[in-house]
Amino acid sequence: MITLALSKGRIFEETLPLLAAAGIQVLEDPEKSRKLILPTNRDDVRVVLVRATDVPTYVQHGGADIGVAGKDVLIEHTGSQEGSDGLYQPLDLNIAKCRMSVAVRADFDYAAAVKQGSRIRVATKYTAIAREHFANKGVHVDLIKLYGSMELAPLTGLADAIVDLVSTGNTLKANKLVEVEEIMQISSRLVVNQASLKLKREAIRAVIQAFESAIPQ
Ligand code: PRT
Ligand code: MG
Repeated sequence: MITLALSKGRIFEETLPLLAAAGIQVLEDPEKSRKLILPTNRDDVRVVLVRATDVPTYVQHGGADIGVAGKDVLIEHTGSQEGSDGLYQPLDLNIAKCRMSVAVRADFDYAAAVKQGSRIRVATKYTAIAREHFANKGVHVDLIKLYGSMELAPLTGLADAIVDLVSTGNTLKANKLVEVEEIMQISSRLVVNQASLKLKREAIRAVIQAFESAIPQ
């Protein structure tokens, strides 16, 4: 049995065509079903639904053999851009694309604050990425860890800036925030448990190859 960990929403939706290329069809719609384990058309493949941030944990510890996770989630999970023990990242799937950016209120002069060397208060869910980014720039920051709705932080005076994912930019615009710096491009990657790769080599290789052939441009 191969267990594939996916999160509901964009990652699930954008992984479906890759699964199709591997001859795998998920037999239930996660938006309608309450099941956390979804059967597929193949008796030897099942999908488990977990929170996006839990995908690397499931795969690393063998709760799933393979999974799909955003680069943002993987960096925060491992604490750096290096890999982590037991977690193999063979493919960038080029799906669920967005960028990690710094955003501020339109009336906050970010360039001046950076130039003056002032301490900037930054709210984010992505503390590892933010810490490394500002350290590399030599900017002093106080990081405030949040778990969601980062856009609210500059509007309420909780922080001067946020580090968050942006795709269309509509959320920033709706909250009168402006993007002042792009930190990195983000896409999702296939992750594989290293022990599974040895024990279920043929089956997992086949999935990796099929996914690779179907990566969108
Ligand atoms: O939503 P939930 O709290 O359950 O979990 P999650 O946010 O971790 O999962 P999900 O499904 O929202 O995101 C899964 C992965 O999709 C992330 O880890 C990213 O790698 C990727 N991804 C791609 C995005 C976006 N695009 C994206 N736009 N993840 C989140 N967003 C959010 C962003 O944080 C912001 O709040 O969408 C909002 C901005 O969108 P625009 O289009 O208005 O700019
Ligand atoms: Mg989300």
